[in-house]
Amino acid sequence: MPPVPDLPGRGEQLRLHDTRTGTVRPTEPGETARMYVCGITPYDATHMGHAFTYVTFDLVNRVWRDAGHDVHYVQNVTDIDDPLLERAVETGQDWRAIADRETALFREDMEALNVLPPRDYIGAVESIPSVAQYVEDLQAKGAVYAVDSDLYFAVRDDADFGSLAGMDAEEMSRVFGERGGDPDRPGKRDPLDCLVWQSARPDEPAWNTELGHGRPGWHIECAAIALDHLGMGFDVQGGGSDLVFPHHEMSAAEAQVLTGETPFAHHYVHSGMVAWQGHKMSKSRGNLVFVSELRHQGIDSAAIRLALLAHHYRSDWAWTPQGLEGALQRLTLWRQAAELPAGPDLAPTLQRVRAALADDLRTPEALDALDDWSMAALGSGGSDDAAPGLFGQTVDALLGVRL
Ligand code: 5CA
Ligand code: ZN
Repeated sequence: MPPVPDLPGRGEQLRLHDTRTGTVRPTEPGETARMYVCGITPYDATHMGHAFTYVTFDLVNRVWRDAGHDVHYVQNVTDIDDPLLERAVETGQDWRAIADRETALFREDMEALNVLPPRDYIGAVESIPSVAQYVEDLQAKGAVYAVDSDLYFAVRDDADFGSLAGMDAEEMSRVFGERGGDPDRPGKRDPLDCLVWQSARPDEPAWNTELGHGRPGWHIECAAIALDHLGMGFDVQGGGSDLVFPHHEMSAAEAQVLTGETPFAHHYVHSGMVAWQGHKMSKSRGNLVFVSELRHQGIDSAAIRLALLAHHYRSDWAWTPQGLEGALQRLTLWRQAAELPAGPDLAPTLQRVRAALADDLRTPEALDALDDWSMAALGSGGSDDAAPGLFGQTVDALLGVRL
């Protein structure tokens, strides 16, 4: 955990957009705020889309801390899943070697981007005993049935199913089919029912559990890890907007049926999609800009982070070389201002930055406020007598940008 500077005073209560209600509402954490963010599937790390998502939730973490909360942050890594096995077959490598290598690279990239690490970083593989137990519990409640030797969760057993994404049945079915689901498999009771345990296939890894020889479905993995480490009713469930349906809808439904409690999370928060070459950056399409590639070209990670922060987290946007160029210029401006022996009183700027971030993470306005201060500082030639160092501490603590 890198040190986070303490700032004078205290940040405001964080308000965030909640996908379920479609409104910006206050988060209401206890002393310890609880957040689960869906982690990577480690077969190719870390592109700018990933970076945008994890920097977004890093801001949530930082704004809560600035408001005086401790933060219990949990993230998974989907270290067993179809795309990883497909990549292993394509490249002739062992799936575990790919997962280990890409997970290590992801962690290195996150460190370079000054993303505060989760308190619990949990793999799908290490969670298999727990997943198996939850599937048994769902079975005992009659919410699981077999199709051949695979096990499915009956999504309609959760009265709230569908309330997160707010899609009609036809759209749910289409999106489910596009994002790893199998709406057309014969023998399912409802096309939207999702796999919770897949029996062993030839030449695929499998584990022995009470459910037989096989491996877990995707959604139950995140439900299990969140329940084990945070419990029900945690503050924020996060990820990119491509996870709203089916992933977050399904995980919440499973957890709600398992425990008989609602809600799984108080806020469902989703970052926009980063595009490149006209399409959402995705491993499956292969249109990627990697954090590590830019780092190896000698690009300062603080500039990469600033390029991401220039976009509000809920907008979809395209990565461009011009965006990075603008971020490098901003970094230079801020560094020059921070090096002056003194500058204008920072208190009004700190207040503006805190207000912008607390209001659904309006980063573009926070950056504007810091630009204004920097230009004023450079304009006055550093002759004012405010505390030097506070500007750099503010930028580091609240935005994670190290000058
Ligand atoms: N392992 C699952 C979640 S349990 C998964 O979705 N992995 S992932 O590697 O595909 O994506 C990791 C995170 O990055 C997810 O939150 C996803 O929503 C986000 N993400 C993926 N592509 C983009 C993109 N182009 N723009 C913004 N965020 C993205
Ligand atoms: Zn997940």
